[in-house]
Amino acid sequence: MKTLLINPPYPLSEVPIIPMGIAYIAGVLEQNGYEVQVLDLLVSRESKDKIKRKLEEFQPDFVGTTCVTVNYHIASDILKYCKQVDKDVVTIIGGPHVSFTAAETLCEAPWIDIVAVGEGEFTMLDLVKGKKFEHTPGIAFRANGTIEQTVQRPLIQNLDELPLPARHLFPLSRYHALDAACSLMAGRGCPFSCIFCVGSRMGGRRMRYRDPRLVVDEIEHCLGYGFTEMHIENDLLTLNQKHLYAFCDEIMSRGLRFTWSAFARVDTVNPEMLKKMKEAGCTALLYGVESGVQEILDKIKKKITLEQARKAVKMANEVGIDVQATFILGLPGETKETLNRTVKFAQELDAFYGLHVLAPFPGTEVRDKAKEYGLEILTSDWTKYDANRPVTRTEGCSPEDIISLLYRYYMGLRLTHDDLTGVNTGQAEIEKEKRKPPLAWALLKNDVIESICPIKLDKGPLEDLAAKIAQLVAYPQQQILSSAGSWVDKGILKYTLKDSHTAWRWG
Ligand code: B12
Ligand code: SF4
Repeated sequence: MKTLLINPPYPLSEVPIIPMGIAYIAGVLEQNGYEVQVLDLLVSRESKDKIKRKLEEFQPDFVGTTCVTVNYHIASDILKYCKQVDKDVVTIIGGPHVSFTAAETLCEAPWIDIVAVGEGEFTMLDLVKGKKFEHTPGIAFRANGTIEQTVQRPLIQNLDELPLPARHLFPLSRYHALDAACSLMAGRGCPFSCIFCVGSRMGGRRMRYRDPRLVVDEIEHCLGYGFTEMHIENDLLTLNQKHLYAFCDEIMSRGLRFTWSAFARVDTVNPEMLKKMKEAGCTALLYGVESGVQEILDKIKKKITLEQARKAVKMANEVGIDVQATFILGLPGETKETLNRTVKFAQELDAFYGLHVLAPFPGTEVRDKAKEYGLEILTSDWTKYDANRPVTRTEGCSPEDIISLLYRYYMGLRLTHDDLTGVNTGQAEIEKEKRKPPLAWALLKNDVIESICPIKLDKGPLEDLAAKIAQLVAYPQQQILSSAGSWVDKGILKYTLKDSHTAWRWG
């Protein structure tokens, strides 16, 4: 049995990262001797031709894709097209969004055969082994015109039994060209119950940790792929000090040199812990502060105080770890006045910060009990659930109030960026902009390199390439030359010379 896993694009306000979900699934399939390939449409042009070619060439039995809420429609459309090309291929979708909308997904998307609910590694393995759908835990599927959901699949108890995520199946050099960090999971689960989050419902309330030695083995593996920065995707890395210290000690005892970042809660850090993390290479922590109003924090069951937030930022600053504090506007109890208090609080924190907007994702308490929380959900058009625009209203806070605040925020951001370097307003967003290498994006998302080759040799391979790209992409030739040169030096971009023509390719 052969499986094709497709990484769908998402709206790119984010720096791309290899999705651990399908990378783990691919790893488990490979470990069990099944053929699997990845088609990555996130860091390349998404085109029907490309999907068709892949299906014809690989002839998979299963095509699977992953999604969060905001790109569900993109992932679904990809499967629709796969089914059009090959009506016999079994289509399957997974991820946090469809795990909570399984029946609805199958009803509205007849081209999707199976929805994977929860963790998918062993679900996919059961399916490729030929297990009957009705005997495969953790799926929903159609049978005789009705929708069946099988028993819940238990969470994987021992994460150390999992193989390495199959990163080698992804186009790594494309990620390198984008300066992407390497994603990694050191554990799964979260014991907290913040009402806007699906964390504990997806990964369970009981934390499952991996052996720190195996995590660091995996990091060494990733460094071997040329990554220099890791992003640890655990919902909450700083909960278990013993595990965290063992992880940091392991990094230091092996003398590894790389930087890393992680998610933390402001009530789980202390100066000694932060110092150790810094010594082990941690350069940034993401704190979900959510609101600058204590009553709102209490209402959303965040179980932190504003004072803890201030202290946690100060502690991290003292050891030299950058903090990115994230806030959510439009939470239950929000009014125009609380919006302003949150922004003021964010500005007074000595941290980079980002403002998001509440999106009541399927599976969250805030969606299930919206009425009780005094929240009106204005749309279930998932394409709008990017957490950057209002899709709800409270009695005291309308979408217009949020939009006008964001408008002021982004205006301020531009002024800050241009004129007031160093003033602490929205720096997280500025950093993100600075980090995004637009030339690489333009080349990758349009498959420019692939489309212009072979190039007739004239002034030299690099010079010819830069000249050709400059005809297609609005960048100065000199800048293209310098970027392409550095990609060649790093081995990300390569060429072969044949019959006075150069053929370029990524990695
Ligand atoms: C990395 C990450 C991202 C990355 C990449 C997403 C990705 N595809 O990996 C980026 C930066 C893009 C991102 C962005 C956002 N994210 Co995010 N992100 C994460 C994070 C931290 C880790 C994801 C991960 O690697 N998990 C580990 C793997 C093993 O789990 P998994 O992805 O769920 O996959 C398993 C199952 O879902 C299932 N499965 C998944 N796919 C498939 C496919 C098949 C075929 C099968 C069989 C099974 C299957 O099996 C997998 C293995 O067990 C999660 C939190 C978390 N701990 O998961 C949030 C999370 C996914 N993000 C979330 C949110 C809300 C967002 C944003 C909206 C946040 C924001 N405010 O901007 C944005 C949306 C993007 C945008 N603006 O366009 C929510 C998702 C809620 C939802 N319903 O969409 C999560 C769950 C955080 C949370 N706790 O609430 N995110
Ligand atoms: S927001 Fe963070 S702490 Fe709260 S439930 Fe989600 S992952 Fe856990």
